[in-house]
Amino acid sequence: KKTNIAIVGATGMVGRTFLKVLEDRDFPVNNLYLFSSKKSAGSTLTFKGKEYIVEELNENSFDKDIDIALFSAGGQVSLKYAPIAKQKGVIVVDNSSAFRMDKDVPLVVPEVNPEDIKKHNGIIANPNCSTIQAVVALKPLHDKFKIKRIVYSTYQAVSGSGINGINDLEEGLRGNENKFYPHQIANNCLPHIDVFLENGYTKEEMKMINETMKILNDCSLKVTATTVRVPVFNCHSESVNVELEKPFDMKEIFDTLENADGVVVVDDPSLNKYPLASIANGKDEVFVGRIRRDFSLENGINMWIVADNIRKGAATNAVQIAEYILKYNLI
Ligand code: 11C
Repeated sequence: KKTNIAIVGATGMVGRTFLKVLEDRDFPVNNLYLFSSKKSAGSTLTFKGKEYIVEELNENSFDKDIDIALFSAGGQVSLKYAPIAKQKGVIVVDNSSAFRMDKDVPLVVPEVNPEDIKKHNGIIANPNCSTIQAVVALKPLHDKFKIKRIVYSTYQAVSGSGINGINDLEEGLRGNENKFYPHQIANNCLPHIDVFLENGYTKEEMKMINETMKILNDCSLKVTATTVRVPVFNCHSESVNVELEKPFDMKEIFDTLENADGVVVVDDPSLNKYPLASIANGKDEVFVGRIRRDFSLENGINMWIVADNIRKGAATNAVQIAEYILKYNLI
């Protein structure tokens, strides 16, 4: 069914990638509306060879014949405009963290909990990029062996901070000072993503912890995280340690991951094959490797999980949600 789509935050890094992914996946777009802040309004973006003028977002933007709006313009814009869009009958897929933990808002990774989309009340939240790639690999293991505890250690690319992060790394590599991060990102790993909270964790770490429990629909899970910004332009990498309830042999773990929706196993140490940012860049799948038993636990494994944080971690996941909205006839 041909669908009228709006993109809010169209000129940003994720906004532009929405267009690329809609095109790559041949999403049935009918009318397309692009919105941005005043600063970027008036610029043009191309979709399927046709130029579109970006309009300034305002309270009347959703009076148009829009079915689905993909939002990626930050939490403040979502908090103000997603309820307006919803009230006008638009289904919002929101990439910000504004509504993720709201009980009335499904938090969805299509490979994990697509059915939750049906429970929407006008807004569906897209999880944080570092959470998305982890749960795609964890869900089939949770179904089969029941996860008890997860320890996340992340190595996150600067594209997660948008253009400011990219500029800081580029300038830092030229020997210039950082403008955005609190320290130089070139040649450093910063154990600091988003703001620090009272419990000593960063907001990014708490997002991973809380979102994992909500998406896997299991508040008994024990989850901890250390999130680190590294001098890589694109694609987040994660070391994930998992304690399982049921015993397993490693072949079962490999079989489960090899057959998991959205997962590509890259794991051949004899040939130096393991997931890398350079492999995941531009792809929609989640790459998993270095899969091995954690000998320090009764039923533990270690994995290395890499994905394109702007595609699967943001734009692709949101477009997949839109695909399910059509599949489930929710418009
Ligand atoms: C980062 N994960 O890499 C963040 C970016 O809640 O959607 C995405 C923040 C979010 O900095």
